[in-house]
Amino acid sequence: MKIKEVFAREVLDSRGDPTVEATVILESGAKGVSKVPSGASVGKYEAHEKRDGDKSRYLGKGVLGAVGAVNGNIRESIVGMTADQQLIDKKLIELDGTESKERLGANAILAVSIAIARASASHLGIPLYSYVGGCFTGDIPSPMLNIINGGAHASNNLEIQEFMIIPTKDIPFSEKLRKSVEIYKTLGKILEGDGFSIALGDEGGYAPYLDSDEDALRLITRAINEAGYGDEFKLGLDVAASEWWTNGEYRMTKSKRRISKERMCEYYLELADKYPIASIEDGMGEDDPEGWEMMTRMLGKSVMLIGDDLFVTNTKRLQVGIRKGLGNGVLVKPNQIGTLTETVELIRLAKKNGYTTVMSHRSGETEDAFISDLAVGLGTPYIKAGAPTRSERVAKYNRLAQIHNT
Ligand code: 2PG
Ligand code: MG
Repeated sequence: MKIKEVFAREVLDSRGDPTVEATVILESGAKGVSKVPSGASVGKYEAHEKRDGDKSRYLGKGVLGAVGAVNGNIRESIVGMTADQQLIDKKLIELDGTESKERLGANAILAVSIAIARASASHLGIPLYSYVGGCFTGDIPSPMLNIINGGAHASNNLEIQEFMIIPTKDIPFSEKLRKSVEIYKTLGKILEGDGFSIALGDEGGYAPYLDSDEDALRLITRAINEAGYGDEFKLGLDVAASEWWTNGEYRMTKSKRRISKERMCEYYLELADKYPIASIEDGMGEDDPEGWEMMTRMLGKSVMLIGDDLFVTNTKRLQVGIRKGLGNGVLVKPNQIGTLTETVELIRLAKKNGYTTVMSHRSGETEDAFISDLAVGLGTPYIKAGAPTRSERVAKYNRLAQIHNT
């Protein structure tokens, strides 16, 4: 089936920043639309997100250049081609011609890549997850819900970016979600009762000022217990430690407290000793392989150590990590790499080497729930999509619920 039309426009994400929406129409009339997300704690090695930098529009954040790349170069090159995912993705990569997709922009390329997938699934009359996974489509992943926000996602004093709850009992997805919502609501009541703010951060989690980051863990554990699910949930952190990495040591962004990598490891060991911590993401920075190696040695047997900024959904970087023994899991964010094909390759590589995969949203999101289909299609055991509130987060969980009930 050939591609008949491709076009893009500038739309807004959940933070009110512009992003790219692309539409692909096939000769059969089948149509696919996609909107790409955007990060706040962006890894240094991520593919390039093309922004205009024109301060007279959206404070420099406009994406007319990326939109123009779709409506110009990309359109000219792929209209008339067969909508073969791998072929088109390869074409887009070649057309860009740079390592980090800085010419056309990973935001332009990914929007088209995903719109191709949607249009093709629609043409074939199959669900998007089946298009991605075929007969190897996996189970519904377990959600990791970020119910307290800190770091770059909130204007409070918490240094750690994300405090997540992870249902661990083998129950249907809808039950995992229901119990998670009940914990989230219980936490809200506890915070309010104790006089804390229940304002929300970028990913829909509460963003209170607390005495310490550990207090967030204490409050969440209390909420889990008060909701009655003491033995069914574990905790996950996204430290986003690349944000702290300054001149060879860690300097917390808000308190400016300095910590060595050794102390970071001890801190995690202490926390894991006191709280049921199952997962730590970006516990060390993207430029600190030594710290990652140390942390993996000390915690890797009992805790999932997920590389986000470290691997940036890039097979080359994951390959190095596997060789050096860095972490034991990888976060999967399609917009860190820029095409669906490369994202699938990353997941394959991770699985082949026994690395856990966690599908992930970005802090700047839209109602596009593509990652839910991708997670199911490729069978990632986990997905993190924020708190169970705010439509751009809930869209992902609702799509999983839909898939679960088909
Ligand atoms: C992360 C993400 C998503 P951002 O660090 O894992 O939670 O945040 O999109 O800001 O990079
Ligand atoms: Mg992260």
